[in-house]
This record gives sequence, C-alpha cells and structure tokens, in this order.
Amino acid sequence: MDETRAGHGQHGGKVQVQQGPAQQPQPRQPRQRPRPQRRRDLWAAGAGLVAVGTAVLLGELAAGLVSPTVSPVTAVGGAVIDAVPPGVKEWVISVFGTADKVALLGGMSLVIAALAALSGVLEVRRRFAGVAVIAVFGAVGLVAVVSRADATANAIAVPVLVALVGIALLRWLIRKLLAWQAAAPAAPAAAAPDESPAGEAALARRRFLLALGGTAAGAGVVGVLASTLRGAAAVVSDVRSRLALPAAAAPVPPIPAGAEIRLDGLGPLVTPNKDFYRIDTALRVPLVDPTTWTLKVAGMVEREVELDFATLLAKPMTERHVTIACVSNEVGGDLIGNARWLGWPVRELLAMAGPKPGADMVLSRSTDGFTAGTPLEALTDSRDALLVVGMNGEPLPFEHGFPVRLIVPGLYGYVSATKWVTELKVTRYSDDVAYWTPRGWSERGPIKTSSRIDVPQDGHGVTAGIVVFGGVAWAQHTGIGKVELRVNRGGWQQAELAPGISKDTWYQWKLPLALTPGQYEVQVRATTLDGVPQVEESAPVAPSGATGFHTVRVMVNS
Ligand SMILES: Nc1nc2c(c(=O)[nH]1)N[C@H]1C(S)=C(S)[C@@H](COP(=O)(O)O)O[C@H]1N2
Ligand SMILES: [Mo]
Repeated sequence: MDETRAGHGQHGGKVQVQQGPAQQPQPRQPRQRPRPQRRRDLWAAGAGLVAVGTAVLLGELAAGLVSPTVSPVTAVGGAVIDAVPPGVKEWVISVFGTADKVALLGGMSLVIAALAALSGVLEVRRRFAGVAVIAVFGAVGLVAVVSRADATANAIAVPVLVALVGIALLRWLIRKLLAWQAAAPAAPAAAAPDESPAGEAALARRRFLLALGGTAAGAGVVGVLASTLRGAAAVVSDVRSRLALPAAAAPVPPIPAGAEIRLDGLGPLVTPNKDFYRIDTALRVPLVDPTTWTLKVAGMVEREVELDFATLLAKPMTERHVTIACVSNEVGGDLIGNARWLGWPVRELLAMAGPKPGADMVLSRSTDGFTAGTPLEALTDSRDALLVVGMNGEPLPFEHGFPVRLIVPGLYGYVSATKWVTELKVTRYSDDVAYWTPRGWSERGPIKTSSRIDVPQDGHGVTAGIVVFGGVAWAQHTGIGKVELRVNRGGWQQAELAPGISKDTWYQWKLPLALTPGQYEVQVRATTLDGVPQVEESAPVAPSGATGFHTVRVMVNS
C-alpha cells in the first residue's frame, strides 16, 4: 500500500509536494513536521528490530554450531529464572503452569523487541544512543552466558558477536534511513525548487527499504537454520538427559582413604565434567544421535562387526578412574584431567571381530573425520581400554564425545581417546596414518611421567614460616613411586605422597617447607614405581610430549 503511494510520488507527486510548502507555508508546516518525524521514528524502530533480531538469530545459530547446549537467549532466560525471587516464580508457575518456560521466552522476546525498537529510535535521533542500548544488551548476555555452568570460551564469544553484528547493522540501516530523510523533499532543507531531490529521495528510500528488507530476509534464513539446528540439538539433548546408564558389572575400585589432599588451590582428585579440559579439531561439537549411532569394526579382521548403542549398553560394563592428558600439555599445564569412565572393554569387541595376524594398529574414526592410531596391543591387553559411555556417573557430555568415545590408560589423547567414535579399523602402522601424524606429531604417544606444583602458584607471594606445597604427579599405567621437591636447586626432599586411585590416575602430594623471607625457586620431580625418574631435560610438546621439571618462583614475605 505504502509502496504504491511512493511509486506515484516518484512520478507525478513531485509537483504536489513542492506545491505544498509553496502555497501554504504557514499552516501546513507545523502539522506536517511531526508526521515525517513520527514516520522516521517508526522506520528507525523497524531498523532496530531488524538489526537486533538478525543479530540475536545469528547468535543462536553460532551458539548452536559451537555447542549444542549453550544459547545466549536461554542463558539469559536461565539467569532470569535464577534471579527471580521465589514468590514471583511461584506466581508465574501458578498463572502459566507448565507453559512457564514458553511464557518466559515469549516475555523475553517482547523485552528484546522493545529494546531493539528503542535502540533504533534512539539511534536515529542521536548517534550512538541506540548503539549504547545494544552494547548494554550484549553485556547482559555476556554475563548470563559466563555465569552458566557449561559456558565455554566459544560460547562466551557469542554474545560479543551478537552485540557487534547488532551495532553494525543498526548503524548501517540508520545511515540509510537518514540519507533518505535528508534527501526527502518533505524536509525543508531538501525542498529546494530544483528537480533532483525527489528522484534522489526515491533512490535513497529504495536503498533503505532494500537494506531493511534484505536484512530481514537474511534474518529469516538464519532463523530457519538456527531453529533446525536447535531442534536437532534438543532432540539429541533430550535422548541424552533421559538416558539411564547401566551399572558397572563389578563395582568401581574404591578411592583409597587419603587419596585426596585438601589444600587451598589444589584441585579435586576427580575432575568435574564441566572443568575437564577439552581438545577437538572440529569447529562445532558433533551432535550424534545414539538411536542411530553404530560402531563398525573393519579392516584386518576375520569378520566385520557392527555394534549399536542399545547392544553396547547391554554389555557388562567396567568402571575405572583414568587420568587422560593431552600431548600439547606444557610442563605445569592444565590439559590433563582425571575422571571415572564407564564403558565396555574394547578387547571384547575386538575379540568378536578377530584381528588378523600382522595387524599392529587400530585406526579409530570419529563422525567429524578425526582419527587416532592406537597400538592394537594397548586395546587388547589387560589395561581396560574402554568404549566409554559414562563420565563421572553421567552420560558423556556432548563436548566429551557423546554417545561413545575411547579411553585408553597410558596414552595421550591424540593417539587414543577418539570422541564420537564410529569406526575401528584394524590395520598396520605401515598402511594407515592417523590425523595428527602428518602434522608433526609422533606416531605413538605414551604419556610421559610428569608432575606439577599447584600451590603456591608460580609468581605468588606467601608468608614466611611453614609453606605447604602441593600438586599432582602421574605415570599412567606404571604408577608413581615418589615425588620430591628441591629449593633453589638444593637437595631433593621427599614429599608426602597420597595413594593414587590406581596406577592409571594421577597422585596428589604435599610437602610443608619452612621458608624465611626471600625469593625462591622450587622444582618438582616424580619417579615411577619402577624407579624411573621423570626426564629433567626440557623438551617442547611436539612431537611426543613435553619434558622438564615444573618450576615455580615464590616470594616469601615476612
Ligand atoms: N573426534 C575427536 N576426538 C578427539 C580429539 C578430536 O579433536 N576429535 N582430540 C583428542 C585429543 S588431542 C585429546 S587430548 C582428547 C581430549 O579429550 P577431552 O576433550 O574429552 O578432554 O580427545 C581426543 N579425541
Ligand atoms: Mo591432545
């Protein structure tokens, strides 16, 4: 309708418009002024809606790509739920019943829409006023996402992206709107009696409408993609949350008394899932539906075997604490974690397939194309390499390989711990190459014996007197025999070593040292149960894992 009127204005209306101010300058101007102003504000509100709406939808899409569980909108919603006083919460539930979540999302959409429209109106009136609204809006999203338990670095980037895209789109649309307004003959300044302004105005108008419409259409596409992705994530998320893990066939070996040393700054013996380090090559966390998941065993085998999830869950499960580490973990680094893994021994599955003589490697493949090459022996010996379904009593988190991953005690993750695993190819090292091998990492990756000082932290100050040092040490599959510290390169002093849960986990240790004021350099060294000390010489992480003693500098104050 509006479009048609505009079309006429372009051709014949020009004269009329110019006529107005010329014929009745006094009575018409005061009435006409607020109208274009109001109309401009309406268009600006539309620009705000389209800019912010596009940004929010793009944020939902980006979040859906990096993590199946984190969405800025639901994070803000969650924060709202957490912040609302109990009385209000009960009132909302009593009014909306089970539709309370829908009501919340609906309410949030209204608030977002109102703020978006406001940002447009403010921006058209005063440069950066609307930008400021969006910036505050982004900051609220950022705080909400950061405060969520499952927030990751990628997820934290999303609200920032939303704010930046929203601001950029708003500025762009408002600039186009202002260009139209400036060229519009209705504006007194542009009403000069030459021919060009009306044509120019029509052109500027069309530019603005095209930008607005084009962006809105783009937002529509993004919205459809985001909701498709969300829908798929919600389905798999739902399957995961309703999954009942089987109990282990034999109880998990108990944690020995005293294995966990309680010391401020020393992390827990068993790493919570949300704090567990995470390494993957995939840009987005794969979303694998367990109801369609299968694992194929192929290659040099007597018979190919295919396993589905229900069959796997029905197998007698083993549960073990195992400390896994990344080959990229620097000396003293935190790319290491200890969890309780529930799974079926891989050797049972391989036995069903029957590896042929001459095979020495299993190439495990993930849905995302990642592959790891594991010595066949490590998967068939008694070390309990597992096809894991549970982590610390929960189904595997999406980020850690849901529904099924491999965990092999004693080997770095890149040669063993394939997440979202779907294929095991029995093969030879001479015939197949895993993902990281041609990228500068060694073919085999046994974890190197190492140790870490967690307290006091490097560079921190402490008070003179008894200073308690504490940390962890690991030599998976061999076990730690002793841990020693030395101060300023003096003699090694043996630390108190807590019992490990098993040889495949890290051990905690502590050592109280009497220190007078001054600057100290303290180093740690672990020795295996077999009496082999960790390597002193520093080596970088590539190609096969870092070596050297973790060294901290501590300032002891009086
Ligand atoms: N599919 C897949 N599996 C993978 C990886 C990967 O990039 N993709 N990274 C590996 C590496 S290098 C390590 S150290 C461990 C990390 O496991 P986590 O992310 O559960 O801590 O997973 C391994 N499994
Ligand atoms: Mo790794």
